Amino acid sequence: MTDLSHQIAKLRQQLEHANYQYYVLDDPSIPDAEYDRLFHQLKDIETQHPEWITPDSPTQRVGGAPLSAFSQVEHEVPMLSLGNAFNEEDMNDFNRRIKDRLNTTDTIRYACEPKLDGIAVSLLYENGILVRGATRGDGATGEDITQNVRTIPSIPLKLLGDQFPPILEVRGEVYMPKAGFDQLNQRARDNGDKLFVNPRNAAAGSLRQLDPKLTAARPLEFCCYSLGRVEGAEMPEYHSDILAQFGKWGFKTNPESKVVSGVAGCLDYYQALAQKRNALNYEIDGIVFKVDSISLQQKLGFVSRAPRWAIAHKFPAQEEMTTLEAIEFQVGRTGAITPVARLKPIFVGGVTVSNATLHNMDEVKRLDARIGDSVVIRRAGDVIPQIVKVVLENRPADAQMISLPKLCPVCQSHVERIDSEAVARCTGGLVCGAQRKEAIKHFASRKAMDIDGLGDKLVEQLVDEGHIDSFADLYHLTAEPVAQMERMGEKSANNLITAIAASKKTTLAKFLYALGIREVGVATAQNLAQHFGDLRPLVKAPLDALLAVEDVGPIVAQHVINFFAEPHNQKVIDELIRIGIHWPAIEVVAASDQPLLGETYVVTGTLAQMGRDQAKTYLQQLGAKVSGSVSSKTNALIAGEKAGSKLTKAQDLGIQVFDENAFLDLLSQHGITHGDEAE
Ligand code: 9MJ
Repeated sequence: MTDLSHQIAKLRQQLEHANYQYYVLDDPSIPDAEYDRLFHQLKDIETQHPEWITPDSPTQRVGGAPLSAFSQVEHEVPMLSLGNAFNEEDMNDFNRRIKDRLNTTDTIRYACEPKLDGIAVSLLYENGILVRGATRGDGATGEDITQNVRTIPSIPLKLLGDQFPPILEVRGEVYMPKAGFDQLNQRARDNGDKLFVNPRNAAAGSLRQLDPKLTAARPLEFCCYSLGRVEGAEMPEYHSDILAQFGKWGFKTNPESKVVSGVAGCLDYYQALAQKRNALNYEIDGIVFKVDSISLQQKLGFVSRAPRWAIAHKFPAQEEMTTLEAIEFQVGRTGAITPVARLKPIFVGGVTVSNATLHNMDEVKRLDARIGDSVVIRRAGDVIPQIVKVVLENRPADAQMISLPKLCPVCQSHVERIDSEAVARCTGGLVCGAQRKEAIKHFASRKAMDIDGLGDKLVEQLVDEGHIDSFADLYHLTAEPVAQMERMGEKSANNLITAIAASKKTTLAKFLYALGIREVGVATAQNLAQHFGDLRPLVKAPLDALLAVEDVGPIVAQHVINFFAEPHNQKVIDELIRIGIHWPAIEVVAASDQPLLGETYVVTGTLAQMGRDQAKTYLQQLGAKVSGSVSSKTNALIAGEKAGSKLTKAQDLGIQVFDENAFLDLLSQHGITHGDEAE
């Protein structure tokens, strides 16, 4: 061997070994980066010396030129299909037929294998090198998919070891693991492409690509389960030993496979795997039981195209067809409106299903679902049942289009759907029964109305026990009924009522934030308050006025407009103001009067005389931008007590630092005296 051929052989051996460890044994031996490095080293040599390229080189997996059509392949040994058993009785019949035919009372040894739900494939090896891959087709003739099977990393291009028959045909299933399928469909959903109905369809579609580069991009695996043609060597007497031999040659075999004794052993195995089914990372649709002895298999032979010595005991189907009888729109805790399909009840995936989620209106459109349609329902594992397909051929003439309701089915507020968002929402956040608890929790929270002692649990309790239904109800609460509640007492009830009353004095920014307008967080609420100065001009603000506010874009602006346009919301606000919620007026400062315009400030540590939010409001009033982190763009840092890393960083960067007194001086220089607010 020359140095170069030696180097090539070594690289190929290292890469195939790493591949085998990763894809067949699920036990990676080297980091991905090292694999890539070795791969590129080999690729470089092969580019310079194309005469050295062989079909079993790991570089030849990536996919060559597209085909114009698949050619046909004759299977010398027919590829069989399997008869089905659906219950214990069918299994007992199967076992009895075998014993009768063999004229024996001996207990039969069965090899048990999970039945992978993919595509049956034949792989032909000549002198240990993969020379052909073919689909099953009708069992006698299939399609030549050699280019595509080469791209599947768990298929050896070259057998391991040197003790293999000169001609060996290995059969098994190409399948797509659940995680790969979910990722593929998520990507398709993100791109607005058509989704695959299930992993089996995805595997079939991926193998049927004329361009092997497309197959290479799909997460396919291969697991072997039977022997086809073999010439020039003796194979073991038991099917289970043949599978073990396949493992030694570098194939993936199913680790769940097991040999059992008699039909009782088969039924136990079936139960055990049924329990494990959801936890497997690939889909199975049943169990295959095979007589383990090859000589007994030969005695038993075939009927039509199915062997008498094997059977598929099926699990309950995960897909069924039923009728879409109606669509209801459910309102979630955050106002998201989800279409839910009401179905003619159907037994699927082991349970009776009468509802399926449709996610959002884009999904309804993508499926082109109409009321009255026949639909395919899939319930895989514990996942919520889904409509995966509409059977268009069955569409009745009076099938009804589905449209998003204009009004919320719970509170009759308007439904909004912003162009760029898939989800439609109820705009009646303050009044909608479906959103009430979340809305009140948010209203009471620290950065909103800051009602001390009114946490999430207590809000739930107050709503559940009928004490409050709205924000305004909070201000009508009295201590006596609250004191009677579980985990409350007179003192805590009194404290709560006092805290609620104290919250009436607030700031416009906090009040705006408390209203829970979509996409209006603390910073946006502050910008809005600062820009408009009071609620009235904000409520009436047209789109262009909102777009002039710092950091407000078209989506936020539209949410603000929709919120204030909803009469229910307006009523709630009016009531809160009547109850006495108030805030100090903010002087709207013209841009020319904003001395800190264009500067960026950061506030850190504890200020003795005001909260950090108040400090931020003052800075914004003066035109400064307030950022959360110190960088070279920061103009100054306001540092209270216990300032930590931000202070160190500012000092390192040589940024000006104001302590609280210096900050108060800065404010007064610009005409702001803290503590001077109108009550
Ligand atoms: C699957 N699909 O997992 C067979 N199969 O054997 C297993 N299919 C089979 N065996 C003979 N594990 C014909 C089909």
